[in-house]
Amino acid sequence: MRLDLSLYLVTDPELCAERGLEATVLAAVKGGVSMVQLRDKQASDAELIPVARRLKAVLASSSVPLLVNDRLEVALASGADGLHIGQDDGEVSEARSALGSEAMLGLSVQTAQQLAGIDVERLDYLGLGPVFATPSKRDHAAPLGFDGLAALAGASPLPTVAIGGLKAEHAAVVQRAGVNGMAVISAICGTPDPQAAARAFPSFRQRG
Ligand code: TZP
Ligand code: MG
Repeated sequence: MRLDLSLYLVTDPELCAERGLEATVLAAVKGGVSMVQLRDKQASDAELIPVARRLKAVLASSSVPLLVNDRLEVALASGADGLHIGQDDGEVSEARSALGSEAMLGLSVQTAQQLAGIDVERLDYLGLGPVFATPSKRDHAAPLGFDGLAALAGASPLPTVAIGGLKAEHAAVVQRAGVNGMAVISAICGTPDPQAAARAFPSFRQRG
């Protein structure tokens, strides 16, 4: 599957609850989402595996990949297309060995120091953020702002996606920062019409 970071939906169990996770994701994909990440900090692996399998089935008719946040076992057991991990979620080398070379593997990066230490050979992309403070992630790192985002994106040897407090109206300035796409939770999940919310994001030119 192709890595297209342009509009990257990260799910939240509470924000997606009203419509339901699968219906929310399906609507968002119809609206133009290019990647989906299943993120649930509370559920156990055993609870999350069937959820991931159902999401993968929902996405089967599209070319949109499903990644799993943090949980290697869930990614492996569900047939997901990849994994996204943070700085404290284990070794990139272990994740890559377990997932194999075809899977997509992303890493969150918040600082230049972290960027300097990334395992370029084993990663496919970096998540840069938070751009803004956001209630969608507890205990997030200090916000980068657009200048901090541009500094990290400019120094990254890998494709990048910006995250944290981003809305459709930020697309132009985020694109100018040099990233390959925007990742959002609440701008799509927490809205009455996820399809329209996704469609409100202008198409994001992929950096060559
Ligand atoms: N990582 C950094 S910020 C964030 C994550 C998962 C939450 C983004 O959510 P929102 O609602 O798009 O600000
Ligand atoms: Mg994590």
